[in-house]
Amino acid sequence: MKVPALVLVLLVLPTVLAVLPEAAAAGRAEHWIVGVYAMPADRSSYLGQRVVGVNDQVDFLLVETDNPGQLRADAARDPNVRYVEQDLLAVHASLVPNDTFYNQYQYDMKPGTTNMENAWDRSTGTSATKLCIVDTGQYRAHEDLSGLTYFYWKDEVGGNANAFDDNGHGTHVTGTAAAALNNGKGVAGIAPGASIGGIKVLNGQGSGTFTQVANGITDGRTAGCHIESLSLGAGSTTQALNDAVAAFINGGGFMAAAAGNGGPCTNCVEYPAKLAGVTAVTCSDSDNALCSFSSEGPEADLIAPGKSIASTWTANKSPCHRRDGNHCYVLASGTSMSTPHVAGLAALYKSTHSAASGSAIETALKNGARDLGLSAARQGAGLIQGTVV
Ligand SMILES: [Ca+2]
Ligand SMILES: [Ca+2]
Repeated sequence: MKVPALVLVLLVLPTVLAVLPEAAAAGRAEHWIVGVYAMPADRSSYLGQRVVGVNDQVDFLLVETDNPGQLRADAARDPNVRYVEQDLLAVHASLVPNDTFYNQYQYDMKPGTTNMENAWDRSTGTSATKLCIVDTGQYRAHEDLSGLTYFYWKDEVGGNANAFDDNGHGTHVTGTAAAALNNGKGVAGIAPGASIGGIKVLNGQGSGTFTQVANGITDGRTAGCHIESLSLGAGSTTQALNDAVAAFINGGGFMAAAAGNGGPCTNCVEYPAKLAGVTAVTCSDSDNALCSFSSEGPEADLIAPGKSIASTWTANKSPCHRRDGNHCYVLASGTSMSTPHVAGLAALYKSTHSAASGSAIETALKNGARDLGLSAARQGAGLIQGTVV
């Protein structure tokens, strides 16, 4: 009866130490390099401490110790020791933004989902990359959007000089794609360094005509948008919309469009996502499962987070879930929220691969996507990953 108990203790204790190294606050394990003149016969331990690595070329032991002071003192008395130094962490640290709501709310950017943190180590977007949001307009006075580089603004609804967002939706989408990153405020957007365009094709209630959308897509093409993000859709299409999309795609543009919020349903991807050459985006949640409302179908190309996404919102437009100072942030759900993740990542890819065409960008995003184990109709090629940048 005593033997099994003893075995249990021996097996469990090392596990606990390995999993909770910080629990032993005073004795946190560190790795120290012990350089020697001649490699010792015993390569498993040194002065009673565990050896976790050796290098025969330049003759050192990597020693794990929770008492480095003692190790250094003891090693100093060993005539075989040339030097002792700490093995400092040389891990390439992914940028973890300091934006107010990042840690608590922005699961959609983290390594367990899209891993945008990895992409941000290489690029946060270049001004040569033109990223356009075709939506309800943009509230550019928002504290987390006011510092961006804007190159284009167009209103196809009211014909105004400024495409002010009188809804909030376009501002939310813009924030996901490009809100100021690591500025200590609000949220982290994906490609804040890109040049941003805003084209208003939907009114304050969030609806627009096919003609407005077709004209908006064409406006963006004329303005030089490399990437257009369309968080909108309809169950049918028109020739004018088809032609506008084809002209943009055939001209080398990348268009991300929302699959639709008709789910659960099958073969129900909406237009323009359904059209050839457009990157159709379905919705995943914080568990990397398909959002219950997400449309799906054979045209699905990529899946991206769209459930409870934190982003910017127009001032004085309901709702305002959280404030940072006087500025509103809203948690919103939909394939609308998924789409700017893909457009933002496309902008980062374009920023580091300036010659890439829209189709090359789509191929790269697909090749680097993470298989979530969902059907192709639900995930397309998989969950977008910042590692492609
Ligand atoms: Ca921010
Ligand atoms: Ca497609």
